[in-house]
Amino acid sequence: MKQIPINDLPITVQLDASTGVFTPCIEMENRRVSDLSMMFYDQAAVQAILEGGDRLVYDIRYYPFITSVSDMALGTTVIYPGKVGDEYHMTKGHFHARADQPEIYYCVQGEGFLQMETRAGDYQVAAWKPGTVTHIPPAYAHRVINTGSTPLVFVASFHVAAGHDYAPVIARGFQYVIVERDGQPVAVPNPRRGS
Ligand code: PAN
Ligand code: ZN
Repeated sequence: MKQIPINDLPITVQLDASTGVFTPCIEMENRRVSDLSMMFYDQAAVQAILEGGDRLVYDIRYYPFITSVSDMALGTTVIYPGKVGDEYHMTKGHFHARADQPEIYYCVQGEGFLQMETRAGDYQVAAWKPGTVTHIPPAYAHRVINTGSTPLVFVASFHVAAGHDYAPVIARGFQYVIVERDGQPVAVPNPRRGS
């Protein structure tokens, strides 16, 4: 994240829940299929998309609230609808670099799932619709999947020092992948985990 000046005064931003856009915003990133190329299990589908010119999967907006004492951040993510092969658009997913750092996710638009998994293999999933709030305990990797036909927008609140560790998710993914079967989202064992 950018270097942000210390501000010990209250800060208020205004969120448009239908788009995830809030104002003012400090930082924005987007992630494309090319950024998630190792995440989707169907590598042939990934290659076909990349040969056709890549595709936006989600946008992220951040406001790190930096005070002289402790630092919380606000984030919003909008995952656009779509699939890579039969696997729905999703976030990369990560552990926090610091194992003592939790996070709150709040779904404000769309539908899907939040997958969570510890390094020891405890797998949990929450079904999401507007109004669903999930506390992600420390040490659970977290990934959101958009299984709907509209953008899925969620709000995140976390400590700036939490950090992101993507490597284990790049290497193995989560225990299940969420794929479309007969028009419905279903969880199937992740082929990348082997048998
Ligand atoms: C969120 C995520 C955001 C994008 O702000 O960083 O939704 O997901 P990936 O980082 O997995 O691409 C968060 O969980 N911060 O800790
Ligand atoms: Zn996180």
